[in-house]
Amino acid sequence: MSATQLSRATLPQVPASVQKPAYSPEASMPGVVHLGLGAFHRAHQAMVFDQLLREGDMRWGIHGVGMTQPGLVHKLRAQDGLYAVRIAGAKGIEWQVPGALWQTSVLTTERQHVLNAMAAQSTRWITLTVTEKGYTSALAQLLIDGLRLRHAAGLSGLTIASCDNLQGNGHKLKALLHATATPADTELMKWTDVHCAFPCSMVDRIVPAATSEVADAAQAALGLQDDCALSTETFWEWVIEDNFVDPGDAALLARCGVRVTSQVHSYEEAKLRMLNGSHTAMALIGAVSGRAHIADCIGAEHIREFVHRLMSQEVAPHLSRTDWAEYRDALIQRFGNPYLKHSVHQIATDSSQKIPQRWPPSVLEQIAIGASYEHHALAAAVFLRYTLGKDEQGQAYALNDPQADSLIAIGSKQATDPHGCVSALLAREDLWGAELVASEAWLARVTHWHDQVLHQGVDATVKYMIHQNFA
Ligand code: CS2
Repeated sequence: MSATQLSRATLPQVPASVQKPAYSPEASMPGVVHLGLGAFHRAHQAMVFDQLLREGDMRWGIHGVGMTQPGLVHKLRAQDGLYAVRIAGAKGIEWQVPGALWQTSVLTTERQHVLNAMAAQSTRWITLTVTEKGYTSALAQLLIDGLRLRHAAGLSGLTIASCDNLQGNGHKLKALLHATATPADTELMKWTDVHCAFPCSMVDRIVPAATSEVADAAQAALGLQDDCALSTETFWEWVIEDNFVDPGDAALLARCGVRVTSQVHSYEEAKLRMLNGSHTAMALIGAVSGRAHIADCIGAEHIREFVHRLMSQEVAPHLSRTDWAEYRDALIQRFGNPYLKHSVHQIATDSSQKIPQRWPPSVLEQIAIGASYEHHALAAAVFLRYTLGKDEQGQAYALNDPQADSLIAIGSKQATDPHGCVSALLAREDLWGAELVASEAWLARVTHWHDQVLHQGVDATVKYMIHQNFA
């Protein structure tokens, strides 16, 4: 029997042990349009904005736009934008219901609603988590069309904050708008340059995709059915460039724990190479060896040691973030959080779009100082093994990647022509960049590790590497 569903009407039934919004959106309009209403946004920024709303600043309600997931938007609408978040850390778990999601749209069927939201007088910010592959001319056109309406209505400009895992994300987004604009948009782009701000930002919180286990736990905690419940960790970080249309936003965000700085670059760099770089390596190792979750990978001593060395020996020497040792140790703790159930296949999704930001910069910097990059070479070899589409127990899995077809075509001949496969994969400039594609030494080391992986399996290869003690 299905229980009563979470909604504004049933919110009073939620027990007092669960933090819930005392404010209601009735008299206010959203101030933020968010593109990409996935799990991450709902358990990260939406909770920062919820804090501002709880303090009585009603300008931070969200109009959330589902880019590709109409099903999720419909479920959220059925719950008036409410959902529970389980927050798990060393001190135990707590539940919270953020109330910042006030309106929703589905981009594919409600594009005009999205444009109207961007051009609403109350709107002050646009935030984006559209994933690495979302930075297309279609995205830029959407923003240009929204800004055109705003400009024509004589309204103020917007702070447009990209929050995706891309180095210099604000600059990239602004450049994409300029590259997509036509001569007819010249006036509009001049206005955009003067009146809009594109801060770079680094966002961090591990938020696995929703599962039925979390929905069941939410029902037990809330006494209500919640089809949109999420699970996350206590840790969160948001570092944003001090570049806002309304300069007053800096102090407001800082009060909520957001780091507002001119130095976003060093945080982005450390996060992409340490956290995300290790994530991708572990996800591929886990997928090939048949482990389900990141916690299972970090729980295996040899994989934990591999990740520790990858970060310490090959990533850290080039970071401008000086507290990297604490950062690394905290990451290893976070990866082991038993509540997160972070699927390796979720992280392996879109690896072709993620690897370029996560691995090559460290490899190139190691090459430049004549240092070793064996851990990255092994990770690249495991990526090739991953493209076979089945794990070492023979269990098949799907490659969810815009480049899946071309990767499968490259990887399918691994048994008969392994060296040809490594050469074909490493010739891909879209993955590695021109400089690494030209490196014979990199090719030789990836070939070496790929041979090991095929002959001994991933676990034995990682153990062998640890034993060899490359430094
Ligand atoms: C992960 C990230 O799926 C992935 O590619 O590496 O989503 C990661 O969990 C977040 O960036 C953590 O902030």
